[in-house]
Amino acid sequence: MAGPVPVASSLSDIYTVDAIGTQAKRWNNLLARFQTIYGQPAEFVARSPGRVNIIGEHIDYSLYPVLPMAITADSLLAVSTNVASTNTKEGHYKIKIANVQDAKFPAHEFDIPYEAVDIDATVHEWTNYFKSGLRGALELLRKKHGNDFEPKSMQILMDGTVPAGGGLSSSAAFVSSSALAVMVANGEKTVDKTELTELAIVSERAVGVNSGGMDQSASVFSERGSALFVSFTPSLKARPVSFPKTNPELTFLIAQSFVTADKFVTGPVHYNLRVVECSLAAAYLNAVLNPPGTQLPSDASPLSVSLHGFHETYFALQEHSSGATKSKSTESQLEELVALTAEKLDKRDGYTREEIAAVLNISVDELNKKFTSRFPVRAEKFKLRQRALHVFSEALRVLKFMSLLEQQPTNTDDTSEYNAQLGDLLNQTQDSCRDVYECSCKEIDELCSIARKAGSYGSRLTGAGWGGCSVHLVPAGKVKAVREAWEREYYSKLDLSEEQKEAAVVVSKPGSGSAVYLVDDKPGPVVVDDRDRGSEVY
Ligand code: NG1
Repeated sequence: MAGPVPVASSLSDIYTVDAIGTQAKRWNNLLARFQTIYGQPAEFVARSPGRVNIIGEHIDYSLYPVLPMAITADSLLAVSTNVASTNTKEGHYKIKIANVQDAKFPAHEFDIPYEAVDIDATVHEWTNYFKSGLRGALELLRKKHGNDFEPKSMQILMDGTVPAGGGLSSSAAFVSSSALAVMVANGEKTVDKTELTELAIVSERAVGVNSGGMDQSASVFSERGSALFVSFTPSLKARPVSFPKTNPELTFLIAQSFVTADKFVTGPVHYNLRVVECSLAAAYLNAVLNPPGTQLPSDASPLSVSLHGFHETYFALQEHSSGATKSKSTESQLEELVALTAEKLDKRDGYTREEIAAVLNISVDELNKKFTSRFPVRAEKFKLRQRALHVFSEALRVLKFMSLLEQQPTNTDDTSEYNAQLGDLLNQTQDSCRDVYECSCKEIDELCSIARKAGSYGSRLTGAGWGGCSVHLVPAGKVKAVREAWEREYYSKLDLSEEQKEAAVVVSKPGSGSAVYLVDDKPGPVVVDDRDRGSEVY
């Protein structure tokens, strides 16, 4: 899986057959608009997709493995580096950036000093996502080529089809494709997938969200036809996972709630607060369960201490003191942690800063500096019990889901029971997200219960939640019934535009990850290589 980001020679390398027609039109439109806006052709297109998460919600930033897959919707950046330097300030390079949806996302021109990319995370501005990819990529380029490295000017036209705030990770698609575009524009012939993912994770944190690493990994590493098992320790790794053949066949449906969840705006009470609560829970459990003075390892999680770090430290110390020769399985460790959390973190209404600081043996000021100064959070009490219970039990569900996928169903004529076991784990995730992690909302709950009644094996929110999208594991024969039930009981009650109605529900096929398409060696319309009928240019 590791290795360079692929250079696609045709759209058939990127999209599934059913998507090619629409995508070829869209790409040709992008390239034609580029020519009109900048008066010259684009040199290349950098592409990164959105993702849907199958299982493993809100555990990536606690460094537990997750199972997402890329979707067809993506972020495309058409780029040329042929920019006249006449009116660029001395010691600066120029970035001209426009969007095909120019009314919603106005064009900008920036003169950026060689040494630093300034991002104002307090302003919600679409180009911040490009700038954060730019900043991350330039840091990497400087590490490779030295501090005197002079970035190239770029003119860019962006086309994004991942709905913003829809839980399908539009931001990671945009940041990853931006970082990729900057690397290629600055002459990198190959871009390493792991390096790109790691820089996109860190870059995205510059836009005001303490994000985990799932979205960027899914966006960069995914392979067509497979889900992706992403693990974060001891280092970032991703491997493709295929679903066994089942009967009835399984389909993933993604359904929009049309409740927009803006992580940037609600971060202090939702996403960023959860990140803080999980790190505080790790520190608290460490203080009450490990020997006095035990320090948690500083890791790659947003606040450098994680529940996974506590998990590893706790069992390493246990094994050491008992002289055990054989480690417990991760499953049994997680079960034990669920029980220990329920016992040791017994305050259901949450813990105040003073209560936590006293247990950690630090002052409230120190606590604030370490845990809540990076991104502001608003809370009187922190629900450490509920957050840790969700994380440990969700990490366990991911392992159970993976072991089902690896086992394959026993009775291949009728795998209903096997399908139901997979679905049941998704339903448990939804229950935990709704009741324990408190990241669902009534609209998502409604979409899930309508789908289950109409035949879905498992239904849950996907992504950060508090709105956005839901994912459903549906037998192929029930897709129509589920769609109709949603229309009747949910969508018909909303005031939706034609465009929204069309985008409300999609059948999701696992798509491929980041790619670069070089335009300058293939003038004319984008190449689509129709493998059944030989090569063809649209
Ligand atoms: P969304 O907001 O759906 O892209 C967010 C995080 C993920 C992960 C999920 C919850 C970012 C960019 N993404 O996804 O890392 O934590 O929530 O599982 O912050």
